[in-house]
Amino acid sequence: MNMKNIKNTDRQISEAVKNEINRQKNTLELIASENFVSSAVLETAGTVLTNKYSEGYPFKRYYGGNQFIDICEDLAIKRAKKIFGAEHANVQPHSGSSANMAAYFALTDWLKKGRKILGMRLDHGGHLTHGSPVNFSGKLFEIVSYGVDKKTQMLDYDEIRKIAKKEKPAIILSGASAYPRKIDFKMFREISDETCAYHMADIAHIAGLIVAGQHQNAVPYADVVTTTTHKTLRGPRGAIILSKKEHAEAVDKAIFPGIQGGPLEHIIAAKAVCFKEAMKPEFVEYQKQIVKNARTLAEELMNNGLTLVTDGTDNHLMLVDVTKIKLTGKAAETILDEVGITVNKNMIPYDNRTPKDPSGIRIGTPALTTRGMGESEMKVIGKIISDVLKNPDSNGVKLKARSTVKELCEEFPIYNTV
Ligand code: DSN
Repeated sequence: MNMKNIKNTDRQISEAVKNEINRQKNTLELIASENFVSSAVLETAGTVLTNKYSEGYPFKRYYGGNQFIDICEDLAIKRAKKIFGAEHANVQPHSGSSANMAAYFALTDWLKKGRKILGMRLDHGGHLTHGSPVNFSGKLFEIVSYGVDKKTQMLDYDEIRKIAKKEKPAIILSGASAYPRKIDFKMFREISDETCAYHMADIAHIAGLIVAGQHQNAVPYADVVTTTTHKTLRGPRGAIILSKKEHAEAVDKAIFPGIQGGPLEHIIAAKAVCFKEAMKPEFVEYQKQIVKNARTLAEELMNNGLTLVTDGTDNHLMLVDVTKIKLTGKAAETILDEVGITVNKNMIPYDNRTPKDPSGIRIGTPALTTRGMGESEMKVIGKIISDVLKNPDSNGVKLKARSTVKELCEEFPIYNTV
């Protein structure tokens, strides 16, 4: 990456970026929601498209000079529709939060009626925007929640149906940020139909798996689907909204002029590049490998005595209950950080600890799979994680772990040119 101009203009920022490049190169990234974009996506995100105002939508803009921007956004829309099999796509949301906000506004006549949303509890694996009281969703909407079953730690569709029948929400929201098992979107559709609710799906974590046929697609079963583009989908940081034709106008209006102004066209062009990459057969292989890697890592952790929520995983992530080895999530995150392994502390279902220092850590395989690592590397990494967590005071164990992390990072480089 050519950093000459940044260095000449702003040494402090160039220094921080250089250090971040080295951090990404020299550590094992196991945060389930992160990934490494391709060089093509990275380049596109850094283009002069950032200079352009293009409020409105392709071929219907409020500014002149958008003939080339229109080509990019139109390609992003067409490709998003194609890879997900959707009737309509809006590629302008700056983030998953704005996509969710716009989707709620599109589906509810929120000032007068129908403000009730049934979503998954944050501490059971849902997302902040699915109704947390500290988030806009919890402040502007009436929220009712479902969780997972105490015994199985999995979604209990009979219970969700029961809550939906009692509460009669305007929207039933499916999708999660920390749920290691498959989600039955078809079942959510059935429950929504039985209770006259809209079904909205937030597929941010599993979008890549869905495109590659490794998870049931939510699009046929939901009125509106939101997803970020930077997780398993491996695109730039941002989001999109997919919907049935009947909601297209409401969705578009909710994004612009509803909650956003000028779209980030350099990012939208990078989304288009990501969607093109997602059409390739290699992308399917990549997603299959993410799942195989997660399964192998989960098995290795369990074989080494760690306890996983639901005893395993069907997707790209797993949750480890570290209280069973007398640690807290915060301590586990810090200890792994010390040896160059990056994860995040996370609440686990029925946690009696707090979000700032919960009982679990969340681990995911998309980023390391992008680096080219496979099942044999997952076994090595599973062993290091277990050893380090079970021996948090052993400098010898940490020293050995750090050296293995270094070897793996050297063998599987990111961006060979940086
Ligand atoms: N913060 C993201 C995650 O880590 O899952 C969700 O937006």
